[in-house]
Amino acid sequence: MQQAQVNLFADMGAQPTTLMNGLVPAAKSADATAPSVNISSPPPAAPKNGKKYTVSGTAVDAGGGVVAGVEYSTDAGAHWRPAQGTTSWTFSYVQQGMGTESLLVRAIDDSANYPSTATVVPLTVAGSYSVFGENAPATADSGDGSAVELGLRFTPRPTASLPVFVSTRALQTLEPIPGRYGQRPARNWQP
Ligand SMILES: [Ca+2]
Repeated sequence: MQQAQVNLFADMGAQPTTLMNGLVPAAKSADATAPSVNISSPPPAAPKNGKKYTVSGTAVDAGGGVVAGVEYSTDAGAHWRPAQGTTSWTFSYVQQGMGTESLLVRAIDDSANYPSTATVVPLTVAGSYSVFGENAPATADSGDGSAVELGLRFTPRPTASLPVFVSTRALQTLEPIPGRYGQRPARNWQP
């Protein structure tokens, strides 16, 4: 770890005045070329929402370094998650979204070079649509015996209608409700 710090500072252009015993001076990396990835096993072009897919491929570096890691994004690069492996890598993810989506994959080398543009896998996600799909909690049962009240907040991205099923008898007594979607006559609740 101490040597890694020496190497990091050297890459930033900072050299120590003196070094601890056991550490060696480092030179700034001349490698400015990012590695590239090849996706040998992509998800299907039309994956299903909520379904789990495993993606794998290879990565190769140029410019004198080595591949340090591979990561992927399912939200257009807003968040990146690490894949397992380096020159040969794999990861599993649960497909979310609807319609036109994309899966991004990029590799980074040991000099922190990564491509300005990731490798893009264009996808057209089909339904039916699910909030969690095949996502499974890391701990299926924590053994907690106390009750809690849970809720779920979601925001639909495109303009859409939500089917709500209400019995005919209930419609006779329900009144328009205030809320986020405004006053809605009860007769409009039927799908
Ligand atoms: Ca490189």
